[in-house]
Amino acid sequence: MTTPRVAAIHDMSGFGRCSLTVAIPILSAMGVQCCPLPTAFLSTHTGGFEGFTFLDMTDEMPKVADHWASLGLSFQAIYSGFLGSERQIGIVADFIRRFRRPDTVVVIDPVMGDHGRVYQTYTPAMCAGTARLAELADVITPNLTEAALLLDRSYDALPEDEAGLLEITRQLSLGGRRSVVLTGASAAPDLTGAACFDAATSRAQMIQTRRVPREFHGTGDVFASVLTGALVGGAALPAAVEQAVEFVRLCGERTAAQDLPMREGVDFEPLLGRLTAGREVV
Ligand code: PXL
Repeated sequence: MTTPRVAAIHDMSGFGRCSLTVAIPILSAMGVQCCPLPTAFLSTHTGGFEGFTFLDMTDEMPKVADHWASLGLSFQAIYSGFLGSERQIGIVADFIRRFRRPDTVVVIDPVMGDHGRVYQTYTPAMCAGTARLAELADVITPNLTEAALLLDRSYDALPEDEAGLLEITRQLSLGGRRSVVLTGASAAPDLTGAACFDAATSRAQMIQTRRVPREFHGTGDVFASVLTGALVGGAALPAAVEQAVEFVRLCGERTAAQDLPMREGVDFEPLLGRLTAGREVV
């Protein structure tokens, strides 16, 4: 079997475990070739650090796409996340139109904010553009903050009960055309995980695990990376969500036990073997 290939369109933040520093190792551990198309290079992510550097890669991105097209590359998944400029929205949309094949799964993490707040570098125009870009997705993975922005609703007024969370996934599905995985959705105080709508079956369901009672940075990226790896490996959406939910819980438990600072992300590296288990080839 040939190794599946994913184009990963995210920033590279040198410190803080998010985006490409999470996506590359996770996809590799899952037996997927990850081809990074960096949107920006930062010294750290923007959540909890001051004075970070930010090198915008917008001008480089179309050149990378042209070169990849000249090589005839194709991808089993196109997976995008944190973008570095408003112009990148059109560039990523063009990339998707150009490289999408009938068997390509397009996973768009509409990264814009968390805990009810928009990230420092995301302008209102970028948020509006992210919503337009996400219309091209087969699967979106918003957290509750991003779901509120996509639906143009107040974060504080979002429902917290199971029926309400499942209804949000339906509202975000564009009439059932795209799958929605709402992260950080909790059906009970001691549980957390995702609410998901599967466009293949039109079924909405909660997928839950034990809550680790702490907040972590970068778990959305860990989650969406495992989900993407599982989907290109052929898993149905609910099974892929379950794998992502369980892996994030393991990461959270390890990180909480060490009491690491939130801004350093989750201590996922020692757990990568869990993603590889059962996939070893000789
Ligand atoms: O985890 C999302 C993310 C990705 N990339 C950068 C970020 C954030 C969230 O703060 O700052 C640079």
